[in-house]
Amino acid sequence: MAGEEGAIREAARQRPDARHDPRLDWWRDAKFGMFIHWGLYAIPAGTWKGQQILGIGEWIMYRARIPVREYEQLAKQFNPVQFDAAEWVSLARRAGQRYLVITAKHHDGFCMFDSKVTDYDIVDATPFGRDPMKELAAECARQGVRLGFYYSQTQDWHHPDGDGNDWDYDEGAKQFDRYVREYVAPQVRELLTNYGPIALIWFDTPRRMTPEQSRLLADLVHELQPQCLVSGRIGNQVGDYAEARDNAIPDTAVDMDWETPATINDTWGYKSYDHNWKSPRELVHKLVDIVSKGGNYLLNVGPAAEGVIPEPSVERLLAVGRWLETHGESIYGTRAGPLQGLGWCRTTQKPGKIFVHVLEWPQGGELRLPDVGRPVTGAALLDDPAQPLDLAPAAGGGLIIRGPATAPDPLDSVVVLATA
Ligand code: FHN
Repeated sequence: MAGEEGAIREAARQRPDARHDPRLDWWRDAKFGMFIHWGLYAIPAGTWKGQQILGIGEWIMYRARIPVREYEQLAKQFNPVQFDAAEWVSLARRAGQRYLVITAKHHDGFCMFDSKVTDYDIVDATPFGRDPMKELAAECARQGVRLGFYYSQTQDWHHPDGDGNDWDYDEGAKQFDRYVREYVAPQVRELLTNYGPIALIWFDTPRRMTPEQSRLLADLVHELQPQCLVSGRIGNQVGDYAEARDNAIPDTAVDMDWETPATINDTWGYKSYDHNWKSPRELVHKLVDIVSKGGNYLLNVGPAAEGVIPEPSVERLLAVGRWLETHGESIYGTRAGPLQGLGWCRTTQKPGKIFVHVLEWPQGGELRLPDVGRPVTGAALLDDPAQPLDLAPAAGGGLIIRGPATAPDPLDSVVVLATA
């Protein structure tokens, strides 16, 4: 965990005048999204020429310094015939995720959409020949999930002028500004022209982006689709919302609209041997922790090359979704809670209600809460509202609530306080 300063890089902070922008209202209420990292890197899945490559799966080209001409060959094998957009979107929906963000282009430069700006894309360069972004856009519209595109605007290890590849190209000879204007901008235009309404563009790793380049791209997005949001990692504090570091959660509430992108195991792109899955309980606790501090949780899945989301991810997402079915009221549409910095519980709130998320249920069921700053008129478990819980003022201030002796929910039990 890190404080706000540590959890959110300065360049990825929210544009100050976006803090009360109503275009973000749906996003502020959504709280939970699905991140999908999917690309050619799913084929090697963490192993190159018989060697397991250290680090996150989608970085294999960089980590193994794979020459462009060699990495490109992967496209000829990419044939994810098991990809089913309806299934992916339905999984997000059943997990309770209200938006979905997928890699249209990651740092390896391979375009997972049909681009006219290059042939290095899934329609032109693979036997698959389909545009999964088109299929996802149609399904998201049908199933009511908002769609966003991840787009790596700075790093592009395939493009001679993109940032990052110094094993094929001479860094000093790169014309980065030309790449932004003549390659990135036209591709962002394609993404915002050919796929219907797009909820957000998730730019990443700003690195050498100048304020002018960040603004150029943000302005382009807003010109093409005024409602479309821009992630904080466009850089230079130009984004519509702040982006925390990967898997980082601030210590207490942050006065910004912000999001934590997070892995479900230890990689974003599929790695065949990463089995370090977080448990459903850990995932619910992270969701609650983030939401209690005013943030959104963008939880990643890394589908395999055949187009299938790994089963351990599916099981965990469905478990979180089941918890949300009965506890969603304490998450969606809430704001950061009045009590911050307590170890055993987190709070979220809506007008007239405070939700106390008891992460560690005390033995015997007696909950001692510090003063919540306003009169409390009643308490009940969220999943048993007809049964009021005993409520008494504590001697030195605050409240004592008497709940059941053992945790009513194994993942997170929620007590609702009615407030004046
Ligand atoms: O370098 C990327 C990484 O591969 C992944 O996409 C994450 C997701 O937040 N972003 C960058 C590192 O912060």
